[in-house]
Amino acid sequence: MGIISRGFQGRRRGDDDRLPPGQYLVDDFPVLSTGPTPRIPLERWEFAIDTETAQTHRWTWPELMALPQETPTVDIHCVTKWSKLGTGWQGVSLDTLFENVESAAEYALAYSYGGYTTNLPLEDLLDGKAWIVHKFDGEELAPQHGGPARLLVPHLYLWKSAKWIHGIRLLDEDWPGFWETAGYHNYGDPWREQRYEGD
Ligand SMILES: Nc1nc2c(c(=O)[nH]1)N[C@H]1C(S)=C(S)[C@@H](COP(=O)(O)O)O[C@H]1N2
Ligand SMILES: [Mo]
Repeated sequence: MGIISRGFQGRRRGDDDRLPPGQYLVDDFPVLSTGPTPRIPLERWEFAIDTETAQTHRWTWPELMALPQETPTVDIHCVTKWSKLGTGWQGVSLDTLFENVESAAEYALAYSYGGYTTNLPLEDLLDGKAWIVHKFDGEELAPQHGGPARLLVPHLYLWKSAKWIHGIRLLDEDWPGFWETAGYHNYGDPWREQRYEGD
């Protein structure tokens, strides 16, 4: 990238470098859900990390809110080819949630209220790469986008960012989730265009 020019052509130079292969930019925020939007009252909401040795760590809503909050601004990429740049969120880093979790597992399966699941290597949730977010663009996260809270793993295709997150199960073996079982790529790196199994 040589020249930086802002506010000149409407779209900033550099946006193209932020767009993975085969993606196009959108300004709106499409909703993609496989089923109805579950409604979870905050008094009953709970997030859990279940380890491979059957240790469970649980957080209620007030407990999640009391943890250090981060405000990541990230680009998101859906496998249906839309990308949205510079989205602003608020939530808790998975590093914070994993602080007291002892595990030697390599794999994670995120599971949601409503039954959705998605798998990823545990290391893709750590080191500042993933959050449980509950605000988008300064507002409470809307139910259709995963509110009260969703997983946000922006370096992978957005199907890995489970909406209505309920917990993360740590596993010694990789268990494919909903889309991964249905022929989508097991890992889903947008920069390597890993859309489908075999890509
Ligand atoms: N629980 C749950 N999470 C989900 C999905 C879903 O159907 N259920 N869809 C996934 C897919 S395919 C995408 S592209 C994103 C869409 O998020 P959005 O509806 O906020 O754009 O959520 C992901 N997380
Ligand atoms: Mo998607």
